[in-house]
Amino acid sequence: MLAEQVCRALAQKLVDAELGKQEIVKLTAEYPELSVEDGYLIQEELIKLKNEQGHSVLALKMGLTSQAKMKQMNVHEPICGVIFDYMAIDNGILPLGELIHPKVEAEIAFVLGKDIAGPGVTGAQVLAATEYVLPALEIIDSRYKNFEFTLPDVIADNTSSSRVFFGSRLKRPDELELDLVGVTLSINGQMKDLGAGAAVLGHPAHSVAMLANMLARKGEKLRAGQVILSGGITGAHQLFAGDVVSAHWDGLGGIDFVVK
Ligand code: 0L1
Ligand code: MG
Repeated sequence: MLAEQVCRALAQKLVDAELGKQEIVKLTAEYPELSVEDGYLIQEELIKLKNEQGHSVLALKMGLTSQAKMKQMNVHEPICGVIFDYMAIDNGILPLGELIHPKVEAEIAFVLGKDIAGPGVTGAQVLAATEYVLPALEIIDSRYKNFEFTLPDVIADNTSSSRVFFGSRLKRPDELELDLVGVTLSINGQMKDLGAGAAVLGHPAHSVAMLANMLARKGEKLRAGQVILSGGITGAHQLFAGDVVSAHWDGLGGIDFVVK
């Protein structure tokens, strides 16, 4: 396991890459022995560094939740990270100048009404503890060159978290069949992708349950009021200056933004 000082130095490298908008070579190029546990230790140091800079955690997120992404990365378990307060955008503009090579993916976010403590949490328990769900477009922006990384690298890089747009239509989870909720994602008027909630581990609530069970391993739990991005329903699509992005969720409304 990596020493705390090394984790902190590697976390600082990732924070500097984000702030300087400079992609870096994956950490495992220098530390090939990096484990998944090391990745989470570096992510914890990264969160501490951001806290010291005055940023707080706004939401938790699950990543690599689709069969396609897991197969691509040759992993069997999704990963988790955090969304910081400065990452939420409410003016409909994605500022490309602040980012490296952003991609967009459509998700469903959960807001909890009750705490959820693992282990053994089920999707049904998540739905019972959920106050409401809402649509979200996550912007991922790996700090690594060409999005080239191993699992420990991407965990250390806070699962590529970068920005997020939330929709304004809130629904109680029992008002929808979340696995059947359809989503379309268009860029510049052309439909780029579509999917249904079931693309996320069979049901987006399974992803939140898995997060609760992952946190339980560290003696932590999900808390009432917490916001959770459950994972990409669509694939992630690269964005360029001038792009106009429009996504629609069945029963949950839409989100539009432009890239400037
Ligand atoms: O939110 C996600 O699923 C992203 C996880 C990290 C993998 C990537 O950057 O493509
Ligand atoms: Mg995501």
